[in-house]
Amino acid sequence: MIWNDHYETMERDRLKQVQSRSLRELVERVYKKVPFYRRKMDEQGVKPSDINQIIDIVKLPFTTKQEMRDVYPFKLLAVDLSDIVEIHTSSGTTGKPVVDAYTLRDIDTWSEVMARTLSMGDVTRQDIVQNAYGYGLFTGGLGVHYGARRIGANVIPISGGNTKRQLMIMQDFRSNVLTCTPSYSLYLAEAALEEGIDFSKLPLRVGFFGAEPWSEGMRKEIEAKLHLKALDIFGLTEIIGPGVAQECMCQDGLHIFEDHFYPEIIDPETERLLPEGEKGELVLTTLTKEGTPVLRYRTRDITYLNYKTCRCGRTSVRMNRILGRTDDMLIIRGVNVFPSQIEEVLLQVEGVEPHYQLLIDRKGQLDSIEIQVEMIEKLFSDEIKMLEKTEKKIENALYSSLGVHSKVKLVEPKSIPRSEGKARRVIDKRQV
Ligand code: DLL
Repeated sequence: MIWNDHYETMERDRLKQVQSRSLRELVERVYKKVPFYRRKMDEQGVKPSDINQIIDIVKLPFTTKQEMRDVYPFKLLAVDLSDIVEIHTSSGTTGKPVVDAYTLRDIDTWSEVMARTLSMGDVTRQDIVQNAYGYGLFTGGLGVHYGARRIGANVIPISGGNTKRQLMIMQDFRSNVLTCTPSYSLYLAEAALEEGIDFSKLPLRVGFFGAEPWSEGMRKEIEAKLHLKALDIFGLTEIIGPGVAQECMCQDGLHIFEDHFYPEIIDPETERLLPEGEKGELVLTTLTKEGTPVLRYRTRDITYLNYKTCRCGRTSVRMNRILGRTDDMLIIRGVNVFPSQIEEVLLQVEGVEPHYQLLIDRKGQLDSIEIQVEMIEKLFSDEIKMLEKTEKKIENALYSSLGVHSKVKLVEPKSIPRSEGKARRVIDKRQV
């Protein structure tokens, strides 16, 4: 179901005009109101009058995560603090977080893009949304909440955690839409099995899973275990939170809400703009945001774009699921790998559970990786020889598809810590 026919199916030439106008207004506004951007534009020798068409965006300076931290808390504000009605922050564990400050109109925009998001999974006012994203400074909980409210769905603001209560509410309230991280959805499935709850008997029909990387293999696991359709939801605090891009029922890329967020893909090394279909770093500009607008934000997320009209009828550009982050990339003996590539290989091996952790260490000059992964109960009770054989099998699979030498260690079922929010997949002992 398409929430906003006008913008979501707009002819692309017309969309460009809309984007061009928004960009001109944005640049005028930030140049006047935000010294941080004025200084950067002056340094680059670009004036607001140089920006006419959306393609002129390449003349503007990039913004990095470090810069967003440096302006903490309010130096990026383009309005008076009294016009801000809500603040969220990123969940970074080190240093100062990034602040996203919303005006009333920003909250309205957020509600709109989240209504579009949920409509991609056919959510209507008849539905009951169990919202297990964290409420609070994290954007997941309230973002979904505003979208569900805009649609008129019944939203259960249960937030993350308290797994037993999640399962009770899910059964008693007959929730049919679930929103949480992909890793938490699997934790819910596992806990349900322990309680003797059969997901195939619950009315759950669709889930919006994101806020962390996941793979197609993980999608299959989730769809099989939770008996629902698993859709990928993408967003980040710096831009608005969830509501930047969303997969529709075709499950063929995530539609970016381009009238509000303009995407570019660059080569992270050279900063050169890459053509459609080429993999690189996603860069986003908030075309309409009032509180804390962002010019050409370097997300560090790796993906590629597809401008073809989708089978669902939407004309908006689609991004591929996130392939990794530039700062998550592991270099194991010279080979570049992303944790999500390792996940993809692991989940193809029979008997492997979607619970794993990567331990990175350095011996001398060489980086090493140990992959701890859980097995299904039945296999784990096998004799040592069999386990060793499976370990070797996974090591070989990783070598033949990614070219990395790794050490695989099968661990007991349920021994890898479960997460109620974003899973911690990589433990980098080199930094300890
Ligand atoms: O995670 C916002 C969000 C909430 C998205 C709920 C989806 C659902 P941050 O905490 O600022 O915001 O983290 C943003 O998480 O740059 C990506 O690296 C990663 N990320 C978010 N969604 C996905 C996804 C929220 N679907 C950072 N796939 C982003 C892969 C994702 N990575």
